[in-house]
Amino acid sequence: MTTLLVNILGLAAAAFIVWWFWLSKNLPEAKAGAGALDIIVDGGVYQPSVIRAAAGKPLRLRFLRKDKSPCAEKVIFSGLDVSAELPVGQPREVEFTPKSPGEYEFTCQMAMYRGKLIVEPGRE
Ligand SMILES: [Cu+2]
Repeated sequence: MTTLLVNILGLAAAAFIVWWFWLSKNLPEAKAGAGALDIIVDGGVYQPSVIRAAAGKPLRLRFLRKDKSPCAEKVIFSGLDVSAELPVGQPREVEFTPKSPGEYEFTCQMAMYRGKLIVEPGRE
């Protein structure tokens, strides 16, 4: 009986963690403009975590990491060959020009912090 209870609690905890990390986010969204776009890294989330940008336009993201845990020390843009070390409490600018429209994930090394860069076709 105790084992069953422990199993149920374990399952509930696992379900909660999945929900917390992947499903609970009401993703705050931002559009990249001419200037740098600030992204706060804290409490397991990038704020904002969905960024819209235009293909062929230089993109400037300014990460400000508040989370001291080593988990947050790097941001990696998959599919774009872009990554950066993020010092705690010090803004770090990441600049690149996304060339092809599409959706690109950006995460910490362990993919606990997750964000999405949506590159829209650039207007001529
Ligand atoms: Cu991490």
